[in-house]
Amino acid sequence: MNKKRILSGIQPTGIAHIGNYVGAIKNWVYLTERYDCLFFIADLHAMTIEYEPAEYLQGIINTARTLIACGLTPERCTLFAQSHVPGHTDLAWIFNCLTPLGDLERMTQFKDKSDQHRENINAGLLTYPILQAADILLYKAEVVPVGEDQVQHIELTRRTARRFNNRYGETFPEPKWELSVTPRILGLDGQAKMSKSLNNYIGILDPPEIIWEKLRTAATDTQRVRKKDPGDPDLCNLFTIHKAFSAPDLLLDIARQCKSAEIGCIECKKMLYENMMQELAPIQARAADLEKKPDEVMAVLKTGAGRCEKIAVAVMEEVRKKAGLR
Ligand code: AQP
Repeated sequence: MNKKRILSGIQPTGIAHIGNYVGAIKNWVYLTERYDCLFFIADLHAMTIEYEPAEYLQGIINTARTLIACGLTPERCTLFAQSHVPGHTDLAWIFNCLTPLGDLERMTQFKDKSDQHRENINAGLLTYPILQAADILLYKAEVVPVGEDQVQHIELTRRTARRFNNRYGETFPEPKWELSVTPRILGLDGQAKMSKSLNNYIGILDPPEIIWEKLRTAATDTQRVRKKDPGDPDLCNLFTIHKAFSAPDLLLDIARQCKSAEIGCIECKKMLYENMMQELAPIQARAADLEKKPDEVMAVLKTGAGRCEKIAVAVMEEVRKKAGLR
């Protein structure tokens, strides 16, 4: 039986962080066992914010080696760069012509990013979710594993599939989003989403001493004022991160001890640090090894794009025929 196809992506802006890892990447690795998995580096999406062209390719390679080191190896999935498959932008144009402007203006990410980048509110920032719909539907992916911040965009993708099908005939499935167990990680300030551009993150490849320093000073349950005050793990961003790295019985213990003030935040953070490093240390070692082999990393992306191109060409042929272009 053919496996269902899933697709998801990550932007090559900076080094991927713990929010990306527990909100998306870790789940992607797990899903490779059940699905035909396509994962891509969203190098076209990331052009919507200011970037340095001379460093961009290195950022793409760094993101790819991080994903491979996390377990997204070519044996398990197809990894590629968005700009290597021209079908993404071809299909995006057709979807542009089907999407009401009001739908795009309502997107939370557009509003947030327009606030963050007031000096560069370009059209790509607005049409970003259309390109995302094209990324997904170009491969007729049925499931899209993402963090909570992306659900609104996947809803737009579903509407786009419906609009295309109504206008031109049944073509695309309406993909479903799939959240990980930790779909929303806040930054170290405990306020905004953990995000590369807000610089409130722990990087997957940060050295251990930096990770500890960031954890040690990270905001916890803000209601807890002194060590002897009971905490509330349900309000604590660090407990959410614990859920991704620590075993269920330890989590139960920590929650109980936190509520009864048997342990303070620093003990909780130490346990988190140890469990986090147990998982991240082998990833960091593999990433360091791949850093010496950029050609190998590029070869993985090229092979991935080769496979995707075949799927994309067939779907675009079908789309052009249905839209009256052929
Ligand atoms: N804080 C988060 N918690 C849970 N999941 C998250 N994701 C991102 N941040 C969190 C998920 O990671 C996947 C890839 O993210 P991305 O790099 O494409 O998107 P992003 O949301 O733009 O990431 P950043 O760090 O916030 O980048 P900047 O600062 O450049 O905008 C997605 O599945 C996303 O849901």
